[in-house]
Amino acid sequence: MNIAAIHLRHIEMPLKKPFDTHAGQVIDRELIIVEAVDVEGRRGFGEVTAFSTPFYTAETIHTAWELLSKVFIPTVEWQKIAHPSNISVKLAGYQGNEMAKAGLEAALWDLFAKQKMQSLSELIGGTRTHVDTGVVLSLSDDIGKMIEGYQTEGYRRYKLKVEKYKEAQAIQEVREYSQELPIMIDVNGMYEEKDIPYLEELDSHDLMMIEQPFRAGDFFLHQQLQNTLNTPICLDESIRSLADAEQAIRMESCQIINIKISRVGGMTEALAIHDFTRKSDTPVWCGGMVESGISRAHNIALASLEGFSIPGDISASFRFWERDLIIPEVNVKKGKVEVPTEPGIGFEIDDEYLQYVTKVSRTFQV
Ligand code: OSB
Ligand code: MG
Repeated sequence: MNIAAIHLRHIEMPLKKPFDTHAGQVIDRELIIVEAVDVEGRRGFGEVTAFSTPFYTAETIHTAWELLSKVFIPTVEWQKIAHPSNISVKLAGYQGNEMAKAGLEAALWDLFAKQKMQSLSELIGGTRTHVDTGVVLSLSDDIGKMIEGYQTEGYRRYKLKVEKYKEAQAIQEVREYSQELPIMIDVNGMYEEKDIPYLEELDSHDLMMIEQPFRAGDFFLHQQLQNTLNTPICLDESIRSLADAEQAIRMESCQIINIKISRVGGMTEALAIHDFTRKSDTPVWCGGMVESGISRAHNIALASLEGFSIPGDISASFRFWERDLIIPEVNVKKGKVEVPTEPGIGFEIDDEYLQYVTKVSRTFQV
């Protein structure tokens, strides 16, 4: 790929308002922006979406920075990289740290598509010209007020973060606003085996799905619950690799999978999971990480694949940011986002804003 340099930027972007889950809060979003530059000066962009604290996965922005700069970037034999997937092969010997790996790979996917003069969607075999969108409501959001604001965009799915044992209340609030809105809840693994009878009662709410009822490692409990629950279970934190997806589907631990490029270690693994789920007709959707437009653009390309038949966490830039890192910003119209056809991720980088939000930067000549 004739890569000449890798730039890392540790940035901090202010959220319009804090994003709250039962496990953690995000106020200022720290991210690492990875830029890969080739000998002709083409630029590819990716993003590490780990959080500042390890409330969602064990990685943080700080562990990712350390591993990228001390281990991953020095390990890759850059002159031998002919395709973005080559680096996941090279880094497979290192355990975990999926988000650090994914951010690095993402910069290469954007660059590779630009070198081929193809859109990222086209490069990975996307078939959709538009993708369906969904939006998330955090614990501190005023449900009625937020939905009122989002109605103009026409989101096709509302995902609620919920307080333990209080899902009925939150669901009721949405239903009071509109009977028709498709709702799902994301409980981020806060329940235990003793809660199975309680979770079974949630069947009465006609939810699209329940995301991640139990802790990440527990395929058995998810299987037990899915066995008696009519509502589909969707797994998020549990799925860190193709092998996890295979296990979940073969054990019938879920009926739906949330694919996040960052959580599974990169686009290459995300594509492999997508291809595997096609064989069992398991629907998938693209999960979000309260991320900048750079990841959002990668997510749009991924969601343009055939298997992404459920609206994901793909919302407008304006959902989280007053100003985003990409030009134009992502807009949602009639519940859809257009898949860009320009080379790579298909958005320009707002270099002025990127520079403004950068705290620390480092360049690696490779
Ligand atoms: O479980 O998907 C999650 C945000 C922080 C931590 C975990 C999760 C989330 C989201 C974000 O749901 C959704 C989005 O970015 O649109
Ligand atoms: Mg989730």
